Amino acid sequence: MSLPKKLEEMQVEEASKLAQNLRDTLDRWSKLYYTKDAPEVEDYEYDEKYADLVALEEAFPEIITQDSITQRVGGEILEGFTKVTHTEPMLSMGDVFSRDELVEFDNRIQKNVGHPVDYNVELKIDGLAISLTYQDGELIQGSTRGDGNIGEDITKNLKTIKSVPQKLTRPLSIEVRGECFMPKASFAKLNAQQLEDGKPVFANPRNAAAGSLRQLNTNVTKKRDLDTFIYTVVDSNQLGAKTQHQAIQMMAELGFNTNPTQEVCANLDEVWDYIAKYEGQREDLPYGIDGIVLKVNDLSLQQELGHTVKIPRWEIAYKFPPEEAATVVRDIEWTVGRTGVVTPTAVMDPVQLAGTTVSRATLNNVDQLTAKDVHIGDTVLLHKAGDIIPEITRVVLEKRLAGTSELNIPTQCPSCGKKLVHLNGEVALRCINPDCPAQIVARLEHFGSRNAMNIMGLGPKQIQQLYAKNFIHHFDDLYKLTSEELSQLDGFKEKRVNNLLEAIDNSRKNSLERLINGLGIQGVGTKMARTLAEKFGTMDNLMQTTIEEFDAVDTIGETLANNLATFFQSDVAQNMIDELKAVGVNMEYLGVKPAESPDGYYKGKKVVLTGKLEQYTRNELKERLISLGADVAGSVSKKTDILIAGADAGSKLTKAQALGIEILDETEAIAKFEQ
Ligand code: 1X8
Repeated sequence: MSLPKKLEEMQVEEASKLAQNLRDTLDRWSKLYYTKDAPEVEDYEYDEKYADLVALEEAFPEIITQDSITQRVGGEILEGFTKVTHTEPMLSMGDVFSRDELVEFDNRIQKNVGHPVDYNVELKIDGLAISLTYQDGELIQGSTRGDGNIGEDITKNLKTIKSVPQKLTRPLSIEVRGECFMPKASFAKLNAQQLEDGKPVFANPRNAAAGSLRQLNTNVTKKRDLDTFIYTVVDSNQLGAKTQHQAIQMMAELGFNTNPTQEVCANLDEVWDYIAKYEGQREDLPYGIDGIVLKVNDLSLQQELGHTVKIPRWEIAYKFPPEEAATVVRDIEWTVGRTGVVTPTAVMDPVQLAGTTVSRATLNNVDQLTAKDVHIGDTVLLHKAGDIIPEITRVVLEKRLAGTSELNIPTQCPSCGKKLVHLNGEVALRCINPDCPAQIVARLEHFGSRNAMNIMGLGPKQIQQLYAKNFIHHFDDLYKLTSEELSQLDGFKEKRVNNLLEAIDNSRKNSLERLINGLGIQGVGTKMARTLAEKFGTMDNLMQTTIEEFDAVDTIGETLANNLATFFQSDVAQNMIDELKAVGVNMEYLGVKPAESPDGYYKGKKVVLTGKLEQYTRNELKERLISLGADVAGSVSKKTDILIAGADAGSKLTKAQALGIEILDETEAIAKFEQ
């Protein structure tokens, strides 16, 4: 509670004024949250003010206004989308933060129904609520929650998401609800790409999901890796389910992606165990959760309990405590990346944050640094965006010491000293000097890295030393290194020198996709490099491909097509490739094209890998399967044909079992190579 004085000491006029202030603030925050996908404050600050308002209104019921946020269902609606009136309002949920409050909830339920009840306990996914309507088994409409009564029609956008079934396994007419979210890994990848492209980064996976889903341009949504979990059926009679637990299982059978962690708990002790278990695993889950949801399992009891104006009486969210920590900024480092983007990193006193020690946080770009107004010596609050990347939430201004000053934004490259620029309005500050040492080193590092030319023993340290000694500059220089030069590296005796020479030599024989990735073309990562190698076969072909031909490839958009053609036809690229040819680097795709792969067990099958493998690394097995004509995907859906499950497999295995998908262990999977 952050009210200026105790409620008992307050007069009604004062309470009324405070409440109106809180309403104005909450309205503003809520609007930003729902319509701009850009929250101004942390959830807990919002929750705290909301709780203050509720307390005031409870103590002085006469001050409640009809338009108070406590009396309304939710956010606002964005212009640009067709509006959808929900058949049943999409209510929000009550939330609690302690075990005591859970006990209160449980007591209330028991009092209402007259006996103890089972709860179905589920994870609370940090995403956006969606509603999906099916007619005779076909998806006819998808919408956002909007203000709870009226949402936005985002059918087209939702249809681009792999886990949203277009057709159910039975021709039912039903409406279901769930959460749309961006997995943590996809969020990290998206932000890396945004940075690379000089575009603003998303603050967390939920904002990224919202920004990706509420796109008037569906093509953008399609490129973002969104996923869904469905957890509610609006009219449970349609399914014939008796319990919430059963309803979720039945929805999985219909083809929906459902979260496999649901458990039925007979009492609060069991609920508390569930909470402890998932609070502990929170970091390791591939998606963000912000709590758990407790639902009366028996659907007829849910009906009986009903709901208040705003929230159902039969469910409650238990929210995890916010993971934030305070520390002091000691320095700001400026680093130049492979593409010349200059990013500030705050160096701070080490602090424990959500399970790890953190001492550095990227500020992503100059705009963010200026907006957050970080001074050296400031106390700052840190959180983990998407539970992974440490990020400065804000400066604690009350703790700012006199004498600190605003940071100097560099105007010159910290590596080469050339003038920094903003390319056509980008927020990113760039060094555009192609001979900038920091960029050259970063490009060479990328060239030799695991997913590119995979030269073992050639790490950033070695690259930096070899560059400093003037032994390497262009990619082909790597292939001209002598044992004499390599023996000058720190810690390199004969054995390491020979190993590195051999690794470099072997990399000449790599298939084309590794080289394409290594060149570091804007917008081309591991997956796109493979696509290009498969489709075009040789480097010579790529160098003769036109924008239109690139554009004709399914997964290549207009901008990338343009980038690719410009790159491959540039003098710089032509020289680089000629030089690499001259030192004997392979320029051809050596993998088997899917269409030409031998007719075997895996040909044309959709395969997913999970769990720990012993005989192969994940990547090796993936490569092998692709060469046998399999399509290797990241997540299990009803389209999956085979799940290869190693040791300690988790949710993917449970889901595959629920969907009746063929499951092979590693040995069985290998035995099928020859079939
Ligand atoms: C919101 C959410 C619910 C669930 C999971 N994640 C959420 N964000 C669930 O029920 N498993 S329910 C809900 C709501 O009713 N507002």
